[in-house]
Amino acid sequence: MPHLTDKDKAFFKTNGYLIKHDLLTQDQLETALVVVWENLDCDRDDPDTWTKPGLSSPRIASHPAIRSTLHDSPAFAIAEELTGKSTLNEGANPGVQFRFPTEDKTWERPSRGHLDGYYTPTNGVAEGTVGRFSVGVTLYLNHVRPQSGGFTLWPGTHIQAAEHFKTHSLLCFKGGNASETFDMPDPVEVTGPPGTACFWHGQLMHAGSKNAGAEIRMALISRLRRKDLSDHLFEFPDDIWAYYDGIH
Ligand SMILES: O=C(O)CCC(=O)C(=O)O
Repeated sequence: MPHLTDKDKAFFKTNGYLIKHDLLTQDQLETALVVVWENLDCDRDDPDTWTKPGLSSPRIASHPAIRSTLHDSPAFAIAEELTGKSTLNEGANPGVQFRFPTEDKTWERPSRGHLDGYYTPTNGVAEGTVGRFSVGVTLYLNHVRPQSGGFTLWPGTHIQAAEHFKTHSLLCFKGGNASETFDMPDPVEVTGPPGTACFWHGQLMHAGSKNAGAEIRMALISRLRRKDLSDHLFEFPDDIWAYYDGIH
């Protein structure tokens, strides 16, 4: 039984993202949270400790409880409803991405976003290369309220990216910063209870936002690649959905 309707797919096609709620069972959620808190230098029961992380993004992506949020929930299957059944690399693990509450509680939207996969001095992408993927999945482990560090995206920029790369090198945006080149619409801040997931096109402009809330913003972000990616790594076909078998 599919998780996505034609309307969902049409929304993804136009906007480059789709939000779904309640993807984790209570048990999956609590099991993942136990692992998360065990690996954070903060006390789960003492909010005063939530602003001073030891390691802000613990390396627990391959832990079974964390991996399970992607592979034993509907998340991976939903991504494959976009790209086509059995098309995505099953080895992907979700990266842990936290945003800690700031002391200054004035909030404003992030002024610029980025495309993923570009070298920066700290992100592990090799200089002179660009990583590509088909679908990103940002999954919340706790309730992310407005102005509290929500994953933020610029709808429709995936279409601008596809057009741009037909005539420009993939390497043309330093650090993935295309904000001055693209026509940037108002951004959308993704909010919702634990188990909320945002599925986003791999070339959608996005950013993290300031966390002016009281809790740590706990997200797991997966970047899912097609198994045949190396066959069309540098292709930008006229049909931008050529490698999304589920949404032709
Ligand atoms: O933490 C976030 O909400 C965004 C993270 C981000 O922009 C990224 O991982 O590329």
